[in-house]
Amino acid sequence: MLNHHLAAVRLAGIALLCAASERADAQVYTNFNLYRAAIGGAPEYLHTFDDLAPNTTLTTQYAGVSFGGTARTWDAISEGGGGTAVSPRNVLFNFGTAPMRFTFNEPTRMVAVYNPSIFDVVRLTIRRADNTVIQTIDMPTGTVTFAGYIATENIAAVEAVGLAGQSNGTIFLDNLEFGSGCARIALNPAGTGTCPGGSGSLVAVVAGLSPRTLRWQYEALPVGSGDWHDLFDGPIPGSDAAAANTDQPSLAISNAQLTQQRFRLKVSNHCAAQVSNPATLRVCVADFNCDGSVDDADFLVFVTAYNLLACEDPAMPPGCAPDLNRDGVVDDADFVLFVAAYNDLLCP
Ligand SMILES: [Ca+2]
Ligand SMILES: [Ca+2]
Ligand SMILES: [Ca+2]
Repeated sequence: MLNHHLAAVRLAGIALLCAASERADAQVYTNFNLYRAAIGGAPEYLHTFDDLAPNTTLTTQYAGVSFGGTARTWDAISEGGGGTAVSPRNVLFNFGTAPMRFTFNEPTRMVAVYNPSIFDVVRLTIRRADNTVIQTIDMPTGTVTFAGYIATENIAAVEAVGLAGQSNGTIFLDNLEFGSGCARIALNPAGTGTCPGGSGSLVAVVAGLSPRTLRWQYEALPVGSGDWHDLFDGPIPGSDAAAANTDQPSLAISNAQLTQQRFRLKVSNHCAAQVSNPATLRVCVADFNCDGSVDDADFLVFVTAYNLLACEDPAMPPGCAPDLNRDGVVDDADFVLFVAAYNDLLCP
């Protein structure tokens, strides 16, 4: 009976998707990992309820959500009744058979929760601001079960109640998570270093509902100009370097030349656009052999180039890296710059 009922819910969900094929993102998930993949990473809010004393009536103790006194914390391990807490040790517990009601303070497009009860089928009702129903989801019992929902409109409230005949009324929930689904930078890229003509990558982590648009940007010189431009695969304007994966979280730069240049990632989707903090790609200009330090091995490369003098000489290393001041010849002016880098030894 239970399985039959759940199958009916799934069929209803599929019919809903077909009816609204242009907005086919709305979906119920029963697998946590698939849900997290669909929302594009971690949500803005995740509450485990483990930080308050058991039997605390909940109103507005947790960011982003109000409970209005319809739920309390419950120690599922010491006091029992909650089956297996997903995150020790408190779970949410209702009062008698009254529904829990969560209302969200900010635009919310996705919500998820676990049913840790071994007794109760829990019905979630997802509502609009005018209290009409967007979706109902029945969470089975018998083991710890998960339900996640992605909406194509704002979710104002979620109610949770034990399903008549398949629950003794009191219900438990754990790990309520929700968020706007707006595109955002979840982790800023860190700067990195390379050598003349070398490669480097800058990596950011983005979150938010698909479809998302990613675009790396480069800062026109000088560093700190604040003059940002979209970057596309191919040559980076203003240098001999090349970029790849310019619409991916991990930007790859090859044939790096400039002493330093800043890059940042822009991510956008249906409701927001955000740029990361700038990350700097530094080139250790005198590390000719790309081993991370400027030492005697690089000095030998420099001396050989100094004796050849002209960058046009076919015997010069590709890119004529020892021409540190980029004037076409390797001479005393470059030697002064090399000595300074040699004295620093370690690349910046
Ligand atoms: Ca918990
Ligand atoms: Ca070196
Ligand atoms: Ca020179």
